[in-house]
Amino acid sequence: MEYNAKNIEYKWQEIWKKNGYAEPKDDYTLPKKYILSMFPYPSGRLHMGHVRNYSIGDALSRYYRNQGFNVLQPIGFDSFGMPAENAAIKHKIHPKIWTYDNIDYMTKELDALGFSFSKKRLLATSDPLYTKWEQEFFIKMYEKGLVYRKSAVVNWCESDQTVLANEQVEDGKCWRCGNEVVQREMQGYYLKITDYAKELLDCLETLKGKWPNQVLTMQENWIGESFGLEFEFKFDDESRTLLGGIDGFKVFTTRPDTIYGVTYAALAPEHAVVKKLLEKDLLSDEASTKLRSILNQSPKQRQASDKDGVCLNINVIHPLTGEKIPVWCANFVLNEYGGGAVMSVPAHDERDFDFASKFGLPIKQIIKADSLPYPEKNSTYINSDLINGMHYDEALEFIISKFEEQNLGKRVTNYKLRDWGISRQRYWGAPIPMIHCDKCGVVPEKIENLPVKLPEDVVITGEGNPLDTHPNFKNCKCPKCGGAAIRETDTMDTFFESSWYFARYASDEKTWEKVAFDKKSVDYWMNVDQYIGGIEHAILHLLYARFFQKVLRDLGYLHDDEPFASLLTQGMVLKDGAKMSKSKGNTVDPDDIINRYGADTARLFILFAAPPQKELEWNDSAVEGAFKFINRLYDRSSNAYKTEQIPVIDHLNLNKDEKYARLKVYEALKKSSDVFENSFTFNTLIAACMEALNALNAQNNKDVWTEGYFIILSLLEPIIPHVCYELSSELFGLKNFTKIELKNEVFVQDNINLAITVNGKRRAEIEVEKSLSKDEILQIAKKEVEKWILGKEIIKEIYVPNKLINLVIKD
Ligand code: ANZ
Ligand code: ZN
Repeated sequence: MEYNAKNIEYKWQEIWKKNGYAEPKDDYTLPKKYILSMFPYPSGRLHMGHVRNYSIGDALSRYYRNQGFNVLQPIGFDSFGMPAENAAIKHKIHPKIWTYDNIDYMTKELDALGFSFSKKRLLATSDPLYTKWEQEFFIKMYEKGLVYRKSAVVNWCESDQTVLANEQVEDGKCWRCGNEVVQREMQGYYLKITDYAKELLDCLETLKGKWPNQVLTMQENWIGESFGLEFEFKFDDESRTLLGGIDGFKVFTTRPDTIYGVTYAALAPEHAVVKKLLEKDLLSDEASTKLRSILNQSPKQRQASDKDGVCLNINVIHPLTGEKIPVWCANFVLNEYGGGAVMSVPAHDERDFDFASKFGLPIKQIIKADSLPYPEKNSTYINSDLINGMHYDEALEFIISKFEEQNLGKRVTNYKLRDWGISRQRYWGAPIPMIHCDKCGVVPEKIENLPVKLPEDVVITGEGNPLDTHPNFKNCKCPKCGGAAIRETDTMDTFFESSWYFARYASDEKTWEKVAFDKKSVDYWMNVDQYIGGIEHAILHLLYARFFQKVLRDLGYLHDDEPFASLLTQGMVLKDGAKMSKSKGNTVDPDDIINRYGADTARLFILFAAPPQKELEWNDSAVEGAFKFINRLYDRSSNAYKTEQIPVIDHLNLNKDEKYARLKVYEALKKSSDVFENSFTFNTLIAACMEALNALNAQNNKDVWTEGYFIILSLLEPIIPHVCYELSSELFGLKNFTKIELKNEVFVQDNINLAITVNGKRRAEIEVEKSLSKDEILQIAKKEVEKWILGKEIIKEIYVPNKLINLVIKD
């Protein structure tokens, strides 16, 4: 029989579908594994990155099922988002239809790859049943003070009439129409992720060893904790009068020990004091023109340009020396951090140094150094009053205490992490369940009215949000006073949906209509034992998901502190050295590989070509090689015999080649637990199986063949399930794979070599089994040197274990 991937694969996919192979069991007394791959965006077709991601997840899921675990491996679609609207504009098709067509197609592709996803729990985040619960979370978070509304500066495209995410701004232009992007202040809803900054940071500790260090470091930096001093710079009388009574402004510094080196203060362009000066027209024309052009740049653009700014012609008083300090506005000061103002120490801070050099501001050195602006922490303070002569730690503590004692400032911990703005002026998203009433202000929709559904009768033109002009959607009743009110027309950032989908899967689908999560199944399945996905999600998605887990815990829905116990970030799939992508035109369509070679070949190639964490370079001849190996494996089935009973083998009676073959088979088996549970180096397991197959082929014992073949099929099943199921059911009547125990005797190095001497003269060497008794060994030895001892009297037999036997004879 020839290997026919198509027939075999289709046959087994149908069997698995019928017998519910991939469905989790409701028996919550079983040991469980929750294996989760990041869900796809329904863009239209699967790409190789998906295939890689899901091949890894499926291998783990199948392995754990074989080990007797109750496994949940769900799948769904992250189905809200911009691309559906873009497709709607381009192809004149409703985003919903486009999305659900794609979901259908991609679900078929996933099936054709033999991935054992639970279908009972298939979800699409655009389903109103999903929206309903996230709107409930939103309202509960609002009631708890975790959602608030504020006005902030955002990227705005005038021609598309929409806010753009930072990622959607390319070289200061809109990614879709190429129009210049401007900064605009807009109202939006924000999630208070900053309330959880400390816990998000502290819990990273518990993930050490289970998450890639790189991801932990990126999250740590993103949260960006720093300790320092916060104090207020007070204006001098003249400036205070000018500003109409503003007293001063707060600054944050991580280097209070450099306080005597301050020669100016710098404000962010959006700072309230700067705004006031602009409003009151207190700046020169030149200064205000420059300021406005800086204001039009995004903070990202400003960081990338040269240091720039304007003198504000106002002064503050140095809190310790009483000196007058000029105040500037600088493009590198972020409004959203540490009060949006800094004390500038140009002698010892690079940015301050560049700025001061450009504008000829004084530079006052207060730490000994060979060159400015880099201070050495162990160096000596100069020009610093009482801290001259102190060590760094001592100086830091001295200044902070001094500020605290005199009530001038306080010790603070600051975080880089910003609150998460979730308002999008888009149609294809979950409506924000809020209502604006002239009388009552902003009011949440009543829980019993959820979900707030998207109207379907809209035309997507790409200009503005169609919800804004949809009368039935927009006009509503105030839930509080019953008066006429306006519904919020912004929809939620799609990261909102991907922040809790893992917990939804963990909830029994029979309860999905009634509750967000049913406690019993969520308590059993959560948290995710192994999460698998791309490194590109190292910060945003993984941070938001961790935040949601904690919020949902505090709202009483979930109990774990962390959503993902273990994380595997898979490397990119490359071709010709570059990431496979449509725009580069270097993609390989998974469908083509399946049609040509079959799903097993695609899976084998992907898991064999590189360890999952590393980049994978596409290689046509290696795909061919994977296909050939499966053919060889298939052909070799004729060397094994049909049996329902795996042969029991008397290892000691095997010859060298047979023993070696068994050793290779069991070495592969031994390796498998580490590969699936720890290292994920599937490539080494596949190599071990190939070696074992070769060793089996180099011997003729049918029992050894049959046992070895049985084990190899079990080991490869998680990787190439179709062919392994086909062969195992054919030969061994196997319905399901189960755990195979190691046999220790196979690993015992069981032969020893002994030299035999007669009256001290070396006469022979023998190889014997270690397990033999001294008498048995002596018997073999005597036979070996028979011609030297024949007819002689042996007066002494000396046996040095593992070394030699000396026979002393009378001659
Ligand atoms: C004086 C000083 C002297 C500073 C020195 C540094 C070195 P991290 O670690 O990021 O927290 N800073 C404070 N608020 C800022 C803002 N809104 N935009 C830009 N820079 C800001 O850094 C805190 C340091 O960054 C603070 O300490 C402040 O400069 C600056 F030799 O104060 B430092
Ligand atoms: Zn009202």
